[in-house]
Amino acid sequence: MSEKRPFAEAPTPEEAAREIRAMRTRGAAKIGRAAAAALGRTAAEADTAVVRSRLEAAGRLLVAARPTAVSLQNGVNVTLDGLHEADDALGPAVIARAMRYVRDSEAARVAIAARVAKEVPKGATLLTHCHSSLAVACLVAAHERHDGDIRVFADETRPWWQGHISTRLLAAAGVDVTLIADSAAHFILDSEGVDRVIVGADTVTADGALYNKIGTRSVALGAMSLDIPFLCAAESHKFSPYSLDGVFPEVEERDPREVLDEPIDGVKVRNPVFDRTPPDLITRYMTEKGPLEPVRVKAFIQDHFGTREGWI
Ligand code: RI2
Repeated sequence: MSEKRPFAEAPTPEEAAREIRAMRTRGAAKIGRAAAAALGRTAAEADTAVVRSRLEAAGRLLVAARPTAVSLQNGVNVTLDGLHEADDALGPAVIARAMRYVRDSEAARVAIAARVAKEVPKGATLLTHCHSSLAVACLVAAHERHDGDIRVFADETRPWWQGHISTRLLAAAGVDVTLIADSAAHFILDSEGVDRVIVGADTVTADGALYNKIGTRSVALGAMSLDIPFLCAAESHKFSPYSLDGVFPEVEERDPREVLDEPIDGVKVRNPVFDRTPPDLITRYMTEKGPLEPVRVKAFIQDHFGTREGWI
């Protein structure tokens, strides 16, 4: 990013929101960074007289783009921080916070991947669900740490087939990776002696629960029934301060045609795209600040997020 013209290449908030809604920009961490960058661009381009109203409108537009991943709301709120500065100081302050948000998110990915790699034993068999850029980074780091001596099974994750993205990236990194149907997950957990499940996160709430791509809960249930540790890799931007106030994520329900493109007479279709995995099915969250048990999540959120005055 150019230091002289920060975020000059970033999409505008309108473009970023459109890309996020259409899932051309997807992955919880990425949409949070995209929101921060779009606000950085607005702050850099808007005149002092209108910068506050432009940022406020852009923040609301971005938050509404997708409902479940809290990193989007955090990307907006950490960057705007209630727009508490005076007009002439607002633009530079927002640009600085947008830069910090993006930098912190990228640094967290590297730190968490290294931590998870240390937890994975040599020769391990691992299973992942959906495409989490962070889970893939963890698996590649474990592969590198053990000179290629790990195996990965990846669920295909209908209806968007995001498991294909994970397997393509893992294969390109030289990882021994096998794609499986979602419904094969329990069979593979059992028959292949899976040592750890590693998934990403869309939102972690104060009660220690995980909101992640649909099917995560079934995998976690399977892992618990077989005594397999279930790890969730999540940077601190994935934790929901709003849940401290009793506001929990809305589970996004998308177009039924994503499940069935040609309607069948008399058949209704549902397409919820996330689910909630309760805390007792999660062994540990892996954050850039260290491992975290679900019972400690509330204190972690209280500690990590400040007063949140004026947040959307
Ligand atoms: P990273 C994705 O949601 C998946 O649910 C994935 O587990 C989660 O974001 C986290 O991904 P979607 O945007 O932030 O594909 O680790 O619906 O990349």
